[in-house]
Amino acid sequence: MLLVVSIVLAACGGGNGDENAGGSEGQTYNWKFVTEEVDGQVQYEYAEEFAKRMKEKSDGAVNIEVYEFGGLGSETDQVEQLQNGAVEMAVMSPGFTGNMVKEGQIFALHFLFPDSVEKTQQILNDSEALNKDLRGKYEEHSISPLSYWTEGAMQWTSSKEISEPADFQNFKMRTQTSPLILESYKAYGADPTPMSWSELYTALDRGTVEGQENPIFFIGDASFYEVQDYMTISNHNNYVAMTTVNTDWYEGLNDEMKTMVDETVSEMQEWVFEEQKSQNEKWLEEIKNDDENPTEIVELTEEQREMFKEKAMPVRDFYRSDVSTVDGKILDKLQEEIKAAGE
Ligand code: 6CS
Repeated sequence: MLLVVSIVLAACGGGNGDENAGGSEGQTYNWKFVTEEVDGQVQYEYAEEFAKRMKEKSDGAVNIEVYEFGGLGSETDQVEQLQNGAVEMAVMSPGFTGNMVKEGQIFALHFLFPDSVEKTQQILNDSEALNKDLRGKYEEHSISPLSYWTEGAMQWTSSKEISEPADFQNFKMRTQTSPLILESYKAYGADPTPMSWSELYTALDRGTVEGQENPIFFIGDASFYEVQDYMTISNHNNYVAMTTVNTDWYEGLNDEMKTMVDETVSEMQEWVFEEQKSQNEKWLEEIKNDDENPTEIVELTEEQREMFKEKAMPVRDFYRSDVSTVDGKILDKLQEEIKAAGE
């Protein structure tokens, strides 16, 4: 698969993507931007909007080709393509980098960020722990996260009702590949299996796995709810995506291009917040009103949420002692920042 992908990328241009390099007038730039989602979904729409803005600002000099998920392999193949410079830009989920960037698994911790998605986004924008310290950890692997943004609060879907931790006992839960995500579900007693989302619909349909977590728009657009009976509004975590670039490529951009990329990344934070919000709201209504594929929506009581929180807390200690390579310092700093933001 990787060989095929390399050949396809080489045919699409390869190299550093710049033509007439040397900084003269008339220079054009051809970059590749890969996402983990398909046309219409938040990451893909983000990349399309990003490409449109860059083209406009550069008077047509910057051409960004946006790739849907699937065309260039799995989520982990895409991580490698960004690292080796086969693609310049990627929307990447930390949930697929945990075997490499251990600290990035901070996003796997449940009930860490505020319940409010707005406040969570504010912390993702402002946090030094994430935008400086965690970014440094990714840069050791040639990945520069230029921004972090939420795709919405995550919910559980399942083939049987989940409203308290005991319901997770031996439950076959699909997760992304970062080991700490698996730990978070083992803490509830579940039996987690990592898997690409490209295999998930079939796995849920056949009962290979019994449930999964995702923001509502993704549960809807990927049709997972059609092969599940319940959706628990758990808000146990936020789905965080990162806008990433190949570090050497980014550092090698001329000042004008670097500023244009940085400004566009920054503008896109508000845009993508509104995009995820409207997609999540729209899909909640569609799932509720789909009589052909009925889904029972389970709202957790505060007591039930507390039961999950209690089980989730020791995973933070595990992160500090067994996962972090800096004794949990990034987590400590992030928790201070969350507290200082009034949470
Ligand atoms: O569950 C997943 O793996 C996928 N979920 C989202 C919201 N985006 C892409 C990711 O691969």
